[in-house]
Amino acid sequence: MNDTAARPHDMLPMRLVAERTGLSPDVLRAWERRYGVVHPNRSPGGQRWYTEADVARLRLLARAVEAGRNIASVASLSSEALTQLVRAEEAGVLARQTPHALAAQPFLADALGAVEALDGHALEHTLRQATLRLSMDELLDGVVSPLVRTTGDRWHGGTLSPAHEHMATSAVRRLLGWLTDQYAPAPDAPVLLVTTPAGQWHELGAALAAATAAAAGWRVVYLGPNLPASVIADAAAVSHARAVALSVVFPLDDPLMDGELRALRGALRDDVRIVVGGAAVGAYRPSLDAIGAALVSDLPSLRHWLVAQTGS
Ligand code: B12
Repeated sequence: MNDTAARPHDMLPMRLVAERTGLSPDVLRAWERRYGVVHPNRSPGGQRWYTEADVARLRLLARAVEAGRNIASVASLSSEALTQLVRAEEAGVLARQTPHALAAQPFLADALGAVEALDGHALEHTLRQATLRLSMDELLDGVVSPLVRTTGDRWHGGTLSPAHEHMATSAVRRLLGWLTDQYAPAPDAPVLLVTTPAGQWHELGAALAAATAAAAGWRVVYLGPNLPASVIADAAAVSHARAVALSVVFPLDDPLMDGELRALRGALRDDVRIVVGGAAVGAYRPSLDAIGAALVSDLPSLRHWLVAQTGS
């Protein structure tokens, strides 16, 4: 009997389930035998056939275990209870990794839940509430940054779709733009030009840096991503920028980057500082060191760096 030919289109074989849940066939069999976590149908030849609902449940169980729960303690929970537990556990894990954990945690959990449910309205509402109730540090370090990173990592891991990632990115992009515009800088505030170098299309790091600088009292000129050195240098001259902030995230091996960075340094006035952050900083370290850029690993460090530039 050919099981593949006989398999109804809404049933999935174990091989695909293993791929989509990240659980090996051995683990799938063991969890079923010991805890009855799902009850797959059987093909005429005895192969397991799973439903989409089985896969969703297995994913939730895998995430609960990854967040530190013992399979025996969660195996009998309903899928609804599991969803609640996984959201709370994951937000807790993420929040513990950030310095502004406690106050931010419920907002982060709600925001992740809204992304998962593809509920743009709930996401906007949660982010607005977080903006009203939290300090800028708590909001950016405790909610926005971990939200973006987790959504991106789950999208990359295949447990969220590009639609989820796009919805989260758009909401965060709008929030950061709005936040940056809320601060009215003093007339003599120093100017920070914020952008990303040519070839760097990820802009949320730059937008986070822009909001951070605006909150720190700087006048921010935000140019969006992917600009050649000559354009950045011209804009810095026109806006009398005290410093240029660049975000580098991906790719990590652009052979043109070294030339771009050197061209920028050469075209800027000598007293205009360059500050650089983002996940790809390490990859471009030799070039960044060569142009004397200040390397800043996170937003709290950017705050310190900005204060050090003005002495206040
Ligand atoms: C949103 C997003 C996208 C969006 C970008 C939209 C936009 N307008 O920006 C879209 C969908 C277009 C996209 C496309 C791609 N993406 Co993408 N994307 C992301 C995501 C979810 C967020 C990216 C981001 O802005 N990060 C910036 C901040 C939030 O993170 P960070 O770098 O860690 O920054 C922190 C600090 O370093 C600091 N910081 C950052 N910048 C700066 C700057 C200064 C001055 C300072 C002081 C501090 C600072 O602030 C942050 C605070 O926590 C990430 C997930 C992730 N883990 O980051 C993936 C991610 C960056 N993308 C990835 C990939 C692979 C891609 C694609 C190749 C996917 C594809 N197959 O098409 C393309 C490439 C596009 C391109 N041409 O470059 C990978 C990169 C892996 C790698 N490093 O090798 C990631 C990490 C996802 C993953 N887990 O694999 N992406």
